[in-house]
Amino acid sequence: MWGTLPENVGTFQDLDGLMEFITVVVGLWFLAAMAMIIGFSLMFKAKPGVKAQYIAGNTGKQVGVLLGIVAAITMFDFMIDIRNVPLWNTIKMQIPAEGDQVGVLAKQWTWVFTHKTKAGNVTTEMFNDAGEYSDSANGAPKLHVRTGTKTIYSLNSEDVLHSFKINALRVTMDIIPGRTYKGWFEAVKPGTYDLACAEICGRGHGDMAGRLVVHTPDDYDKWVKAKGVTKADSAPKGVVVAHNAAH
Ligand SMILES: [Cu+2]
Repeated sequence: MWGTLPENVGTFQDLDGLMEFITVVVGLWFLAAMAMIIGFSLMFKAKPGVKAQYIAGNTGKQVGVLLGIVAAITMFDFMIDIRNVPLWNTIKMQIPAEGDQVGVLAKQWTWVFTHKTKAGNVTTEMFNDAGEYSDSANGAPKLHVRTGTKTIYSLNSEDVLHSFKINALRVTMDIIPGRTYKGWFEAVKPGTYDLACAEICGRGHGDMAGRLVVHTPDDYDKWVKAKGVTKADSAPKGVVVAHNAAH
């Protein structure tokens, strides 16, 4: 939004313009409402000798003014909807059929990412079985994706409400335990970006910092090779290993 958000490195570029548009529309109405509240309180404050009026809004003119305001607000609502609906359909309703599948498990207070690659599963999490940091020096669990291929994620929570948030991709999805949420994104610029939990989930909420690592396709293959894959039988039941496009 006017350069205040982190760089948008995904394909949901139109979201930024929509946010600016909504801010302008809502902001102008906010200013108008504030001006009226303050202006009218000064204009119509109690004066000696002037009796207070009780206006019930039942003359034609008064009803006309009210309906006019309602019509204007509804019109601005529609202007937002016209831009919002196609984006909502693309981002939330139409999950692509082809892409890299990744399982995201949120729990107090970390993320477990299960990358389903052609070769098998690669799981990255903060702690290994011995309770040591396993995926990176700073302990942040990393979600690995590549440019040129869509990532289709499947979200679950092991315990309480969490929210999967990647600012650089404009992705936010709440997670209610007991449900699975599917979504997707496509990153276009290699690099390392922040990933966070955006729902207060307990004492360690602030520890749920993760990283999104966007690789080039070649680097991604190298990473898969270097990490090795878990045994095929460790794949969660009912999960189909994705057929990777592009190579
Ligand atoms: Cu949280």
